[in-house]
Amino acid sequence: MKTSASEKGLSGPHEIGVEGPEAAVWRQRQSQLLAKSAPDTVALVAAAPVQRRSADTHFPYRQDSAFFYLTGLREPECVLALRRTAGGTESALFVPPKDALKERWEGPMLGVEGALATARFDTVLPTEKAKPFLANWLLKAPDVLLDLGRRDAASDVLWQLALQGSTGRSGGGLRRLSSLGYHLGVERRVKDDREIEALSHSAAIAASAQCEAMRLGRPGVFEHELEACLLASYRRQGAEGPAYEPIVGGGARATFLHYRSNNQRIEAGELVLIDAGCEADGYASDITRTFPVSGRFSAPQRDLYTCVLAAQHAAFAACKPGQTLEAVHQAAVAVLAQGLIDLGVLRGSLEEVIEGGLYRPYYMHQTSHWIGLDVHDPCPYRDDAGEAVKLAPGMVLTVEPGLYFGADVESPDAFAGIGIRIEDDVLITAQGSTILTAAVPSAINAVEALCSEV
Ligand SMILES: [Mn+2]
Repeated sequence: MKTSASEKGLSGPHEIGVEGPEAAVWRQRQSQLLAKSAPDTVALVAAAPVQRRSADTHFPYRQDSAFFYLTGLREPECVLALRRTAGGTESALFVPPKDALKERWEGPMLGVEGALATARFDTVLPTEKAKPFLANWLLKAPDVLLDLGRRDAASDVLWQLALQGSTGRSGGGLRRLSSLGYHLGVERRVKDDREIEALSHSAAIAASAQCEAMRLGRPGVFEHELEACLLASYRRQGAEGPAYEPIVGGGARATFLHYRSNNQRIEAGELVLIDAGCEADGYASDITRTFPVSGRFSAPQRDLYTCVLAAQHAAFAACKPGQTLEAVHQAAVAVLAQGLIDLGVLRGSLEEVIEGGLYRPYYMHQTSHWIGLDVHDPCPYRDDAGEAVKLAPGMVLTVEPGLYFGADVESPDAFAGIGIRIEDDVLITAQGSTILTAAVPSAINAVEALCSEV
């Protein structure tokens, strides 16, 4: 059957590994990647490998972000090759040929015909043709863009291809290898309308799941019950799954930034920190809320929460075109530092606390990261001149201040073991910004009301 996947839209047939409506979107991205490159420059991008979990079981397949960004395909074992030409960019996709036995067990494969039908590539060939076909392209290539950080069988093949012939006597001479991730990261930094739609969808699903989990909060609840609620909610709403392992930390476990055991009972009076997000239409969301499992903040919990929330609001105000992530961070730090002084945790002037980094034992991470196909979207934070990137419409970042009173820091007894983080996903717009995850309450009264609901 030769159904054009391009007619089926976003909710299209994942089983044959094709997503997205328009061929033009993918062709534009392919061409944009090499737009500033010298003629004959080649980019090679492998699909993610299938990862063995144990014996003959495998981890859920997750497509490589760069490959997905350029093709919209979830099919494993493919290779995309792009070449800069005088008139634009030429593309070739290499796909595993259809295999009746494999399809009997695992379902339909994309195959050469299926890939051609997407109209996203100039040439589509079976994988075995990659080497001879690319030899010709690579001979003339002055530069090859590769994922320099990847080490697996598929990327090893690409390394070998790229290095082959790159000697003084091959006729082509030595060539340069460049970071595909860097070049693509620059492109991925500003999201197009289609990506913003996907990020908003992902944010809406994660926000709804987060509210469900907050409603489940009650003394004696186990962290894994809240995690299960999140995961079930993501899948029920049609997301692919979590964008990363959810962090559900009750009590002092909230002070571990990437706590993942999620297996303890949460006792009356404790706070619980949930940092979780899903992947939907390929795009990530990332939300953190910290709430009282009993439904009411204690006075010290409330004092710290109020400070973190104020820091987040100050950081939101800095989220607008022309600002930098550093400015967003400093806006949060100023409020947190003043709060630590006012609450008697730190002594000294605001300037001393900030300049001397005295706040760092309590706030040891950055306020923001890019978010997109990856939860920590790997886009550069500096431009080619080394200057901090200025925020522009279409960029999407998290804003996630926190305060942590782990066992290793000095603090008034009332604060010991408290960890608080509040995190939202923010889209920069021409006017300023939009909070994509605002459907999860963060104001104290609204949080208390939500987690008291049964
Ligand atoms: Mn985050």
